[in-house]
Amino acid sequence: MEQLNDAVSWIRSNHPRRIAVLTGAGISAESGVPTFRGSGGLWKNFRAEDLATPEAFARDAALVWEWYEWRRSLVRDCAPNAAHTALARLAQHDELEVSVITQNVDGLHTRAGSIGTIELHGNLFRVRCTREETTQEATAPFPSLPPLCACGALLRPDIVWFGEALEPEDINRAVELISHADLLLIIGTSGLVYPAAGLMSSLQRGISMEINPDSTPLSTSCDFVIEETASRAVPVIVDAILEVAQ
Ligand code: BV8
Repeated sequence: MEQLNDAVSWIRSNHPRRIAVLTGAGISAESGVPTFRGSGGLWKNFRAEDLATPEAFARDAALVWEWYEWRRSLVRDCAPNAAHTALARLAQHDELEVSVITQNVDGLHTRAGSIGTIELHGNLFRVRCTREETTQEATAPFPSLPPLCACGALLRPDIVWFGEALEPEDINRAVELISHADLLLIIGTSGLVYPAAGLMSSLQRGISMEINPDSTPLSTSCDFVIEETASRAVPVIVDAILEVAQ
């Protein structure tokens, strides 16, 4: 708790206005969404590295879709938690510039009310035609798997798989926002997956605060390491920022 108090003291003394937030699966853990590498088991005993790849999809699209449809059904029933809603509340303050950059594909930041979230790895509820490359929202369960586009080609999840490049404009925008931030909050990520994990090196003038019950490879580079869960620490940090925002 002491690290959290130190972080709050820094905020009260420095009145951060440009806030960049980088989140990972840990911020959704308390919403019931399993993390990738945590003790909560991954996803139906499959490792993301084995199924979230273009090779796996080329080899067995039906299996990959069965896995994603299972994840979609699970996430559909999950709700944003206090951490997601606190970040959405923060962004509503006129004097603050708040940017949420997430590795998560669960859409919970948007459902909590955050606007303009950068979803670096895509979204479980959007699909892409493997022939036309067009994307479309797809929130309801598919009647049959694997789903097909009206053109007859396979649809795939509009998600960045391992070995696939992230959208350059997403990465460039995230670098831009973090480089100008007064404060970077790094919430619920193991800091293992690149290029997302490398984003904190874009911080130039601001202070970094990690919120994670466990230490990660990013911890030693963070100015404040808050070993707390997201739903406990994020509302406290948000309240402190709002308290001194004028
Ligand atoms: C690319 C979508 C190049 C899929 C995902 C060797 C070294 C370095 C890099 C590589 C390497 N070998 C390969 C690579 C590259 C690879 C990579 O980084 N691999 C890792 C595993 C080593 N990266 C890629 O392949 C990327 N692409 O490099 O392309 C390229 C360039 C040009 C042209 C072609 C290719 C693409 C990466 C994106 C992969 N897709 N997701 C899907 O979800 O189905 S990544 C996947 O991992 C998720 O998005 C997830 O968000 C992400 C990172 O995991 P975390 O979010 O951090 O989650 P994790 O479970 O790991 O950690 C949770 C944390 O929360 C823990 O620390 C825990 O303590 C904490 N926590 C738990 N409870 C709470 C909590 N915190 C707070 N509160 C709580 N209550």
